[in-house]
Amino acid sequence: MAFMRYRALPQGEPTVEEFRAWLAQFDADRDGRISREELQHALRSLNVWFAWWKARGGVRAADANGDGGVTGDDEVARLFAFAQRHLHAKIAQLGFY
Ligand SMILES: [Ca+2]
Repeated sequence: MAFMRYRALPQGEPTVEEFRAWLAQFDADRDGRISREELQHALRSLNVWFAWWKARGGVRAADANGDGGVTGDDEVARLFAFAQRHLHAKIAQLGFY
């Protein structure tokens, strides 16, 4: 099963650093940028419904410089805020909060 390959989010309330470390494993081509497709894999690993649609929303919310992906500390922080707003129930289910 695909999601078994990935490290889960840590227990307890995550920091943006923990979120960044978790997210980095989905940077499949190691270009330092999380594309919409890579974010979709990340969401699928959490068994998030409508992963394609949520990945598109997440990149839109986070992509401050308009390059179509999530790059750098600022954009990761924006994506983290998006995840807290829109994926809270799913994250809580994993013992995130
Ligand atoms: Ca990438």
